[in-house]
Amino acid sequence: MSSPISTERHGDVLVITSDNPPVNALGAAVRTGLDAAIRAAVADDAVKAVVIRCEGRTFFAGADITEFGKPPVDPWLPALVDTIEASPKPVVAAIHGTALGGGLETALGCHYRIAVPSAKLGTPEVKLGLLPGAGGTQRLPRTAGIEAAAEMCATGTPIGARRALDLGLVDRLAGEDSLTADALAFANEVIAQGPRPTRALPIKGAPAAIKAFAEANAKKFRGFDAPAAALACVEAATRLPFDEGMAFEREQFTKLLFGAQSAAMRHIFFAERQAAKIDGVDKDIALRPINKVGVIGAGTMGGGISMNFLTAGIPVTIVEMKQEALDHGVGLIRKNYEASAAKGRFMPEQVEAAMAALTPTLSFDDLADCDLVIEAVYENMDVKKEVFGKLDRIVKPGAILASNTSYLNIDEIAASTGRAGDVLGMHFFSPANVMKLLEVVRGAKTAPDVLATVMALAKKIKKVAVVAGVCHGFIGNRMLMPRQVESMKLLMEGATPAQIDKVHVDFGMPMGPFQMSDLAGVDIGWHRDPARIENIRDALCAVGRWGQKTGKGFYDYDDKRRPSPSAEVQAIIDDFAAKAGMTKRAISDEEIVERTLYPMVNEGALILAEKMAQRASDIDVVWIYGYGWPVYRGGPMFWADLEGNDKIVAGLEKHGFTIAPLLKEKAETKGRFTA
Ligand code: T1G
Repeated sequence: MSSPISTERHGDVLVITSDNPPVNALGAAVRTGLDAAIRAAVADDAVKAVVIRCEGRTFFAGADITEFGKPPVDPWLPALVDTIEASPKPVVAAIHGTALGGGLETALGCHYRIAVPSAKLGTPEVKLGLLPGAGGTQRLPRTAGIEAAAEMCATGTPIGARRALDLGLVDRLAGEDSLTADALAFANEVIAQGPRPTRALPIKGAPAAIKAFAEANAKKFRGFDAPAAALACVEAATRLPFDEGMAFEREQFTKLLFGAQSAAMRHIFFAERQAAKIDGVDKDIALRPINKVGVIGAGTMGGGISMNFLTAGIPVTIVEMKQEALDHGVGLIRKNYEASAAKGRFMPEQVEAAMAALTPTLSFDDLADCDLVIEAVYENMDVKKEVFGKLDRIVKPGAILASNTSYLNIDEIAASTGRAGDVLGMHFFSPANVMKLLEVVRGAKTAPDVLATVMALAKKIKKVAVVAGVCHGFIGNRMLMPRQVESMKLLMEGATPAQIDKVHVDFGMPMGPFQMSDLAGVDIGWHRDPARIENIRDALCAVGRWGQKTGKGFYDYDDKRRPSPSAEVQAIIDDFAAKAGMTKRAISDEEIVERTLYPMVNEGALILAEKMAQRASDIDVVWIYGYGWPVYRGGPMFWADLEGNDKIVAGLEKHGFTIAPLLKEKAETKGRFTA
C-alpha cells in the first residue's frame, strides 16, 4: 500500500505532500509518512527548509476520528507535532481548505504558516466532546493569543484566514491559486531566519479573558464537559511551563476521550453523515436538476421553507390564495432576512438578491416550469389532495411534488396524482429557515432518483436529511406522541407541568413537553369549540390559554415571556383529576423519566422493526436536529444503549407498557441499537 505522503525537492526546499482523500485526516499512514519525511529532511544537508502541504480539497482536517477507541498507533500526533517543531530547519505549513483539529495543531508545530484567503482554521474537537489533544490549547495562546484561543477551543468555531493573519496565527496570505509557489518563496525567505518553535513564543493577551469568556457563554455550554476542560487547558498555558501545560492538556483530553459525552458526540458525527445515504440506491444515481422551486402557502412554514432555497441561490415562486396573505408572507420573509442581516449573518446585498429571486403569485399556473413544488398548506388531507390534483394538471412532467405534512399519509396524497413516483414528503421543522432537520418521507411508489435528488438538495440547503417511511408522524413526531400522552397522564396523577419540564431540561432538552406546547401553541389541532371540553387541553383552550402567543398556556407569561406556574391551570388539572376519581400522589423524577423518555425508545424500536427508519442512528439524528435532544447524550437510541436496554425494559414493565419486540430482544441479548 503506497504511503499517502510524498516528497519533492525544489532547490533548497523539500516539499512534503499528503494525499489522503477525502479530507487528509491524520491517520496512522499519514503520521508515519510525515514523521519519516520530516526526519529525512532534517538529516539531509541539502535541505535548508521544508514546506508541508496537502493535495485535494483541504489541508489536514484533523486526527482520523475512525481511529478513536482503537489501540493507539505510533507515532501519535502530539509526538509528531513536537518532531516537526524541533526541526532545526524552518518548516512552513501551506494551508488551504479547512485546517481543523489535529490539522491546525500540525500547522502550529510548523514554524511558519501561509494560507489562501478562503482557508478556515479551527479546533472543532469540542463538537466531538473532546479538546485539542496535540498541543492546540498550548500553542494557540502563543500565536493567535489567549482570547482567540479560548473562543476557538471552547466553541469549535473556525476562523477565516484573514482573521488568522490579523491575530498572528497565520504569517502570510497566499494567492488563491498559487499556494504552493508562494509557500516555496516564503520557505526560501525564512531559511536565513531559521526555525521559530511555537513553544518558545510568549503567550499573547490577558488571562482574564478566559474567565470572562466562560461566564459569557455559561448557558451555551450547559451540560457539556469539553468546553470548560478546554478553557482550563488554555488557562494552564498562561501559567505553566510548556511541557507542564502539555501534560495537563493530555490528562484532560484523555478524560474526555474515554467519557460518555465524546462517545455520544462522535456517534452523532458519523450518524449525521450516514443518514445522507439511502440503502439500496446507487450513490451515483443520476439526479434531477432543481433550478426552480415552487412553494404553496406563504404562511410561517411556506415562508421559512422558501428562505432555505433563496439563501442557497435557488429561485422560488411562492403561491397564496389571497393577495393579503401573499403580501404578509413576503413581508415576513424580508423581515426575517433583515433581522439576520442586523446580526451580521447576511450582507444587505445578499438580502436583496434573495428577495429578487422570490416571485410571489396568486396563480398556480406560475408553477408550471418548477422542478420541485413543495406544498405547505393547511394540515388537512382533503385540502392536500385537492392541491396535488391541481399540481398534477399544471406542473411539467418530471417535476418533483413534495408535501410538508407533519403526519399525513404520503401514499394517499400521491394517489391523488397520476405521478406517484414523483411524490414524496419534505417535512421541515418550524422555524423552517432555522431548524436543520428535514424528514424526507419516502412513499411506496417514490422513485429512487426522486428520493436521491431531494436528499442531495437537502445538503445544498444546509439541512440534515433523514429518510422516513410512511406512518403517522413519521419518525420524530411519532416518538413525540407517547411522551406527550404520558406527560398529560402524569398531570392527572399529581405531577405538575413545572416538575415534568424540569426533569426534561435537567436531562438536557432545551425545554420540556409543556414549555414546548406553549411555544408551538396549545391550540394546535384543537377543535375550536370552547363548549366542548373533553380533556385538560380543551379546558385550557376554552379559556384562551393557547400558549405564549396569548400570554398564557400551561404557564403564565410576563411581558418578557418569562413563565410562571398558573393557579388556574392547576385548578383545571385538579378538577379533571377529581372527576376521573384520581387521587394525587407524589411522583418521582425517576418515574417521569421512565414514563416519558423510555416510551420514546420503545416507539423507536417499533419504527425500526417496521423499517420506517433506515437505521437506529437515523432516529438519533432526527431527535438531535429536530427537537434539541442533548448531543452529548447521542440521541434516544444511543442513550438507551448506554442506559442498558434491560433497564429500559424493566422501567417500562414497571408502568405497564407493552414492550416492542425488538427492544425486548436487545434487552435479553444485552444488544445495542447503535454501533
Ligand atoms: N476523520 C475521519 N473521517 C473524516 C474526518 C476525520 N477527521 N472528517 C471528515 N471525515 C469523513 C466524513 O466522515 C465523510 O466520510 C468524508 O470525510 C467527508 O466529510 C488530536 C483529537 C472537514 C469540514 O472534527 O468537520 O483532530 O461519509 O461529509 O461536508 O486534537 O468533514 O464520505 O464516508 O463532513 O465537505 C477534529 C471533522 C478531529 C473535523 C468537511 N477534526 N470533519 O466537510 O465533508 S479530532 C474535525 C469536518 C482531532 C486532535 C483531535 C468535515 C469537513 P464519508 P463531510 P464536508
